[in-house]
Amino acid sequence: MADRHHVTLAIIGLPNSGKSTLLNALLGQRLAATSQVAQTTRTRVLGVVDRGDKQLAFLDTPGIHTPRHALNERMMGHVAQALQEADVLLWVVDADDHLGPGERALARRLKLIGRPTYLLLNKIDLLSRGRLLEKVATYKDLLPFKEIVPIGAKTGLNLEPLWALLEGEADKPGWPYGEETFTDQTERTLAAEFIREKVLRKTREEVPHGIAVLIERWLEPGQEDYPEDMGPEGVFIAARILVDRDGHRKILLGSGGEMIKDIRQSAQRELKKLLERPVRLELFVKVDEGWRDRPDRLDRLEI
Ligand SMILES: Nc1nc2c(ncn2[C@@H]2O[C@H](COP(=O)(O)OP(=O)(O)O)[C@@H](O)[C@H]2O)c(=O)[nH]1
Ligand SMILES: [Mg+2]
Repeated sequence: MADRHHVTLAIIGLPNSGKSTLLNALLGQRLAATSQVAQTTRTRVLGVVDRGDKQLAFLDTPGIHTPRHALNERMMGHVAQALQEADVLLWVVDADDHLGPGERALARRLKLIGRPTYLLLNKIDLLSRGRLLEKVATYKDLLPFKEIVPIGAKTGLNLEPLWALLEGEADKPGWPYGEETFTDQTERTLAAEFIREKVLRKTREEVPHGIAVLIERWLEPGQEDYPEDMGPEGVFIAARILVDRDGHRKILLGSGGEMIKDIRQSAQRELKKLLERPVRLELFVKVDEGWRDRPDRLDRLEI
């Protein structure tokens, strides 16, 4: 017990670089929602991994961007908070993309923070070796990185060498989290995120940014209104999908309700796996114009 140590690491970067995919890969289970849509992650997501006598607490964060709604202001607040909390920073970049102004601005910010920072060049499955070497050369003078590590979060490329480096950072005495703890997300929050992820994966263009999921009812066996025919181990979940305008509601329902049916079925399947028990899911779509700028809604959504 006496030689137990820990470290807190924030996973940061621009939208879509693969931060949440990396968190899930490091954890070995799906905890954070991921999608091809920028701004999928809206809050700080904690994932805890115990490796031998080292405990590593990862903070996944929303991608850094210029906020245009109160929602996005809060998202950037979560980034700022994680930057404060973390001992070590893991900056994930999409190595298949260009080094742009957003990344240069982030480099300047990190310079001021002055925390040990690893640069993780992600998505190397999409790069030739030559291009990868060029990338390393482009990035290496941005900051005095502790290390530049090429990885493939999606396929698990190079994660073992990364683990070795990160374990070496665990030098604070004790373990802040119990051995059973792997996240601070509740089942309800996870369920809402999984439902939202399904919506993101099935819709396109501006729709996803205007969507939020609220768990309205969560009924366990023995509770009033729990459907009797579900058996003694299930959970009944009713969720409301908020959309920003009526056009989006129509897209989400699809012709003849096909789209929402598809979302419901695949979300229900996913929730069964997550909760490890039978799940019955009901979804409602509701137009809530301007919810992204309403503090009361954001509070209720726990963003
Ligand atoms: N080809 C490839 N795609 C990846 C990799 N890691 C993440 N992605 C994809 O990049 C997109 C954004 O991933 P996500 O984890 O949601 O990014 P985040 O916004 O930084 O959290 C998703 O479509 C992922 O499947 C990788 O190593 N290789
Ligand atoms: Mg994310």
